[in-house]
Amino acid sequence: MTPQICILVGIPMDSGKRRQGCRMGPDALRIAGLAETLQELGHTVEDRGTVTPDPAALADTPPLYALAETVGWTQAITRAAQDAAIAGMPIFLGGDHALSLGTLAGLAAHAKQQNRPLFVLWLDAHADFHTPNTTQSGNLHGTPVAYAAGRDGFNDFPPFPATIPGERIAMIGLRSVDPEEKAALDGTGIHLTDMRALDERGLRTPLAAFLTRVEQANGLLHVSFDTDFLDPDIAPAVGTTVPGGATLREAHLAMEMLCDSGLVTSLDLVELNPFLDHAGKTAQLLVDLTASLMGRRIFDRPTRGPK
Ligand code: Z70
Ligand code: MN
Ligand code: MN
Ligand code: MN
Repeated sequence: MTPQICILVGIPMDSGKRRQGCRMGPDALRIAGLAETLQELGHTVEDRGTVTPDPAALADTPPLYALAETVGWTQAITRAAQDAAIAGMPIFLGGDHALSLGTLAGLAAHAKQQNRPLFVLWLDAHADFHTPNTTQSGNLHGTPVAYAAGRDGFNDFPPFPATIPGERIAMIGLRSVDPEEKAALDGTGIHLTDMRALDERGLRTPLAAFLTRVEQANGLLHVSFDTDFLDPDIAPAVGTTVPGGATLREAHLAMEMLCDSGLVTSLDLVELNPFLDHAGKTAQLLVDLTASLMGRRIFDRPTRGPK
């Protein structure tokens, strides 16, 4: 892959759910050697340090958990994401998945400015398709895709810059989807690959089909990697473990295919909770998967060449 300017953006955000610890994620990823690994692969790395949330400017409204803080984060992350996308390839170090409320908004604004369509690959056990009105848990990390797809109910958040049509969103790894999310996903055009589909058809077919659509549209491609996409046996450092996740080999294959496509323009690494990790094993795995995404290979293969 052609050398990239990787912009690391630390987002120690924990307000998207009650269980705390994801705020340690950015440092765990740094200590696991993310920057050094990217440099060894020939990339330039600029670590922009840590985003701080805007001061909360509204009241919390239970049963939503930490709404005000999450809106403050979303505003600050949106600006940081847009700035980072201008400078290079942003890698957002979470932090829980609520940070994608901001990264998606900033990247959508960037894409609009570039006059190119933004595509999103959501690698996650969950659909994260609730709105603040439909969430049963009150945990806003379960809402970013709904925000980006233009669902109603986000009046306390900044208006989403450029709604992402469902046809430009693919979810792979689904195995915990709430009834209301299922109903709301119906008819959106979002490409859904649950674990049964992965078992029956493999990961290669749905991912290749999505990448072809991105390429044909000359799109930007944001990959949002929730650690719980992976099976908890290999990635124990997550608050909400869901058994039956992606294997090590499926995850590396996904990253290698994404690398070969040359289409990925930004990445979230989220929901790593180092407090629950076993001697840094999950953080190390996320660094290794990022290395596969950024060009580490057993043997080289012919590629389609990066844009
Ligand atoms: C559930 C909810 C969720 C991540 C859990 C779960 C959401 N749908 N997302 N862990 N990353 O609470 O809304
Ligand atoms: Mn760019
Ligand atoms: Mn998620
Ligand atoms: Mn998840």
